[in-house]
Amino acid sequence: MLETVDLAPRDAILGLTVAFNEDPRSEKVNLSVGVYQDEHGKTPTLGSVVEAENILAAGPSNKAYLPISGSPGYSEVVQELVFGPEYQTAGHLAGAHTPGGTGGLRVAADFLHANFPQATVWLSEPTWPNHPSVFAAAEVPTKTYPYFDQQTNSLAFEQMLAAIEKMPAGDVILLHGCCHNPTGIDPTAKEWQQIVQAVAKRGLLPFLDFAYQGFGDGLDEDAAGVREFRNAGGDLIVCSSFSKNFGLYRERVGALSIACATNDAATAVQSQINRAIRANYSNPPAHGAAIVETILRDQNLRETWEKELSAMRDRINGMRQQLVDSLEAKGVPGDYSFITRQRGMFSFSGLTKDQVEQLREQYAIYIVGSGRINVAGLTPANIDRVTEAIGAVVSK
Ligand code: PLP
Ligand code: TYF
Repeated sequence: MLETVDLAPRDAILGLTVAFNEDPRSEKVNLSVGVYQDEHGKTPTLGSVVEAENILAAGPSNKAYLPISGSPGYSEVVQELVFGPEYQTAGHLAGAHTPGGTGGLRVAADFLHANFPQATVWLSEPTWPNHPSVFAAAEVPTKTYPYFDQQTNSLAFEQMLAAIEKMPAGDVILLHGCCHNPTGIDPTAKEWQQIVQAVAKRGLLPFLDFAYQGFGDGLDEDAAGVREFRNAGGDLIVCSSFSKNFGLYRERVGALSIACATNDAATAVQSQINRAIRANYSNPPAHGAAIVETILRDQNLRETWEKELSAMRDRINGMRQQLVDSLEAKGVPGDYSFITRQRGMFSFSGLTKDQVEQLREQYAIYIVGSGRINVAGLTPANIDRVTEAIGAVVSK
């Protein structure tokens, strides 16, 4: 029977790292997968994480199952981080600790399929390629709304609003909380206000994928959109990932936080979320969430973590400027100043599929086919090689 199984395509992004690892060229540079690297090209384990692990190792061991929705203490500190410390309607929240942001997306997708089978989820065009895959796996229909204006390298705000105004009531709109993947372009505070108003007016359910809190401008600054929705008081689904901002990629730590209008609604939603989790992975792994909870509850550790997060953010934003300066210094044709206005790990560079291919084949520089560059993969040691190669392929 199994001999009839077809070969599945590689993941468009993770597959590139497989190819990168197999590449024998020593000068190779990986700017594809969204993993932070320091100025030496290493993905560090944060000092705050090491300290939290030491505290946990010294404490009592417990390998019994966690509750279905994970540690209740974890959801509490996550909700404070996401919605802000002044948020007082904790009684109207449902939530769960999920295996990574992806786990949270899948649980939310299963929840939507079971409870709102007619609802379509609207995705930005472009979006993270795993978004359509996760919703398809949960049999949730998706459509797209315009997001990126290629001419101006900015948000296609008017087209986006016009699309929202035509979405059927009862549908779900997925927005990136900050650091949009793959474009690096986020709405301004004023644009968020207009989006929140339009979403409420149409009777849509907002769903924010919040995978990079703290990587753009700061923990609170990056939550501007989430908090604009929260302040408006309607229903809201937020899916957090702590892969990037805690550097806990392989520990698989994320969370689902759902704001409801009443206590009864929150209780019912929680029961449906738990049902989706039970059929998925039963209950979450404990270690990564225990690290996050330990850091967020200890004032000193939290300060250390916030400093480490700032350092990652500052390095990325610094490399954005260096990338633009280096392209300019090398006389590469084109205005690349838009790169400094983008936020988070990624930059939509405008490089074509063909140029991306040449960079990989001729220069061992790996970029996602859409032209998305992981700015966090640039270092003082590789930036000149990268901009020289970009210059060579765009000048052809
Ligand atoms: N959502 C977006 C937009 C992402 O870029 C990522 C990145 O990995 C995720 C969700 C999922 O994160 P995780 O690795 O925690 O599953
Ligand atoms: O977009 C990225 O590079 C990250 C990492 O299937 C990632 O979000 C990429 C692809 C994937 C899972 C994670």
